[in-house]
Amino acid sequence: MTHEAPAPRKIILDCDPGHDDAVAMLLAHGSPLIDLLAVTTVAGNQTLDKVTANALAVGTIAGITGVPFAAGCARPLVRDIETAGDVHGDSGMDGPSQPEPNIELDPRHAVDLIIDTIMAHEPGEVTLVPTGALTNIALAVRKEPRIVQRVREVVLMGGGYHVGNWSAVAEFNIKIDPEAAHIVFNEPWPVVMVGLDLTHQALATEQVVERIEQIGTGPARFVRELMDFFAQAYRDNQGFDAPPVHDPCAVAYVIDPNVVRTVKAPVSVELRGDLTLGMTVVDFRAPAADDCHTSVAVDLDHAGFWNLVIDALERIGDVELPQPASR
Ligand SMILES: [Ca+2]
Repeated sequence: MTHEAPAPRKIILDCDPGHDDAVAMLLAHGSPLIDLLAVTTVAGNQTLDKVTANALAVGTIAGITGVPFAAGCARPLVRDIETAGDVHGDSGMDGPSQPEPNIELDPRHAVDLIIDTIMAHEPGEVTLVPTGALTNIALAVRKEPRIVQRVREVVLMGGGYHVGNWSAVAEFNIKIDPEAAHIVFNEPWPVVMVGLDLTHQALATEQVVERIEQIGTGPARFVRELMDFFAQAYRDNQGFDAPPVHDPCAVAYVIDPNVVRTVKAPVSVELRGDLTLGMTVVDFRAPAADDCHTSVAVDLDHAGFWNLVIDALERIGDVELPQPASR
């Protein structure tokens, strides 16, 4: 009997780069078990124009070619825009210098690119990996409800069942657009919530950063510089010794679910509480019903996770950057 490597999983990365979004994109691009179909952006860590410019820069640094990048929603569905300058800086990805991007934006709105990509594939082929606010995904499912039956699963970074980071109990991606999160969690597609309980285990420790440094390539240096800024921001703002690198955990789950253990449980998003707006309320009281379509990430294999990231960076290797445009 021969054991063939599993076919790569086709994903759309919907993101708001963001230091950890950048690492998620590099992991997705470098992993042989991921086929990155599209990158879409949404306002969150910074304004839409900034996170979109950052996404194009990361794509350039990673040497991503032939993958459409599209900009999406510039604000949440209902609420005023909130950004996270304290954590990600004024650019949304402060720290490393950025090259002139050599990727052109797709003219479509991200919502249309998401719909087109899913509908062009067979049912069960495409996995959505949102690592920002869920605005684009919510609008996509409202505009084309047939995507619910076609998407294999939604593996999102957001929420948490014990801790928050944008309030005592709410996580940033969910809190800034709770109505969008409500829509995404309530559609009957499989949803895996990779929340803070999991991502706070994904610390970029000194040993991890040292291993990344030793790779010695441009993309690895870029990650190292991202981590330096991110570490300082997390020390100053949240008292972490090492920064939790949230977003690549969702990609890691798609690559190897053994690295991110999950438990099936119902998830509801609080839309009204004065103190609890945007909280992801997870009901662990009893074993989940058979028709429960949501699960939450609980345990990370820290070494296994970072091995995936480091392996992806090694496979990407060095990337020749375009010369800065002459002015
Ligand atoms: Ca993000």
